[in-house]
Amino acid sequence: MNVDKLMNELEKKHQGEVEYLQAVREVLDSIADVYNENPQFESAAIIERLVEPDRILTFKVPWITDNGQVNVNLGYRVQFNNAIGPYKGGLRFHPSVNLSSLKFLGFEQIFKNSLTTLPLGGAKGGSDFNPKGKSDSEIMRFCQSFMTELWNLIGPETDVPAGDIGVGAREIGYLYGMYKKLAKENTGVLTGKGLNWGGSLVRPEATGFGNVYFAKELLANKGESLEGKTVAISGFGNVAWGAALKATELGAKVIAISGPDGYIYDPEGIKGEKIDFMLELRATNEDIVQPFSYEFDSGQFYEGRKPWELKVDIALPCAIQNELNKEDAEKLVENGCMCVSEGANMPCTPEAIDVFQNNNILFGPAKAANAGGVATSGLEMTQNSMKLHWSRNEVDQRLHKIMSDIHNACVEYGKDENGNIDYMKGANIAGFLKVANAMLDQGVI
Ligand code: NDP
Ligand code: 2IT
Repeated sequence: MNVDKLMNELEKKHQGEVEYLQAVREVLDSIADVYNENPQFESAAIIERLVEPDRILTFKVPWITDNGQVNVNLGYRVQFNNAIGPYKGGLRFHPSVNLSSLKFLGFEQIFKNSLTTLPLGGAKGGSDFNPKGKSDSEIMRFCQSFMTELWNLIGPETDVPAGDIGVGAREIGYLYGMYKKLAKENTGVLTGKGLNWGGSLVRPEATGFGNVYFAKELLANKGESLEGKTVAISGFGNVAWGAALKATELGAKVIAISGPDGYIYDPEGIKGEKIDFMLELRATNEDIVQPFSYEFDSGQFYEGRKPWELKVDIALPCAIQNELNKEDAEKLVENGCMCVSEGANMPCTPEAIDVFQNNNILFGPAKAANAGGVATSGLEMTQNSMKLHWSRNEVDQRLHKIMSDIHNACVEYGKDENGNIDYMKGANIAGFLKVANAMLDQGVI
């Protein structure tokens, strides 16, 4: 494989798909040596087949507002690769959604799902629908219209969607209801379901918990722990919430959280009722960070700024892609940050990652560090198949073990002859090899 040549071809074929091209380049740069040492990959054109989705489904989603206005959004499902299991990945409802962002997310999902040790292929979907400010019944009508197109393309052994930005338990409920009505079956077709109808304990917290478990492993490798460390978290959503809970439980102090409108700095720590308040604010669907500082005296709001300017030991970017750039990374390093673990998908730009790596900062790449969410989705699928419900402890222990196994895989494939570990390279190679070998076994299809 010649990475530059391949990237040139992809850039011509998929002009303007910036995020997709960024995600592909990162993986190709990491795996090029291993790929070229194994000529069977080249002869089966594994990489040319892996960078293109199996299929992309696009559909229109018409829906009616409470006051009778008819709107039309775009809906997508990108089924990327099912070499090791059914297509699996979240649905994102956010105005920024387009084909490039869903292709980047679906591509990343292939390797992330491979790392989980579970039999899950890669996919992503969503819509440019903006849930902010919409009423409950508008959300319901939108979800129902979306599922009217999606339902016959998915299934518990075919493609199993879940949540992502803008899609939480409420949306999964409405989507599931419509699926059940159309398919006339009650199966584990979506994950992140409610606990009374097939959902798994710990799934809501799983991505954030997993991210902190991964950070714990990164630190342990350097003889460090979370105890007494200060943490900055971006985002104010599902992943950020779980990360804040687990980091606090393991003895760290979360001093910042953020939203698109700015960040909250709370030197006393964002814990207990403050984390509960995060949940309440999330449910309102409005711009949410600022009200926190009105509620708690210790929290100060910094409008329009990012939490990466603070002096912290650990940074957990848990909001959205490319939210942490080179300048942010330099600031973190300057202030003595020792560990960055990505809760969001591709939150750090390539230039920011270079800064971390050049300064020996412990860096947990998204496809490893945030795999706990989809891994627990896999555990939900297992429980659905077995018609069983595991205890909280059982799911959490399995999640913990999976994160530890992912960490070990990164070390195995990312360690150089001097003992330095490149976790990004390790994650990409470990994730790739399993999928590539499955594709070799299954022939050219
Ligand atoms: P949510 O919709 O629950 O939360 C996203 C949060 O990020 C919201 O508080 C949002 O604020 C905020 N946000 C959006 N843009 C910015 C920005 N530029 N700066 C700061 N905050 C911002 O989504 P999730 O928590 O589920 O997802 C967050 C990230 O984690 C995404 O990258 C997602 O792909 C990834 N992820 C999610 C998993 C899951 O299981 N849910 C699993 C693995 C990864 P607002 O609502 O005001 O826009
Ligand atoms: O990015 C992700 O891994 C998710 N949004 C979770 C996907 C899933 O199928 O649970």
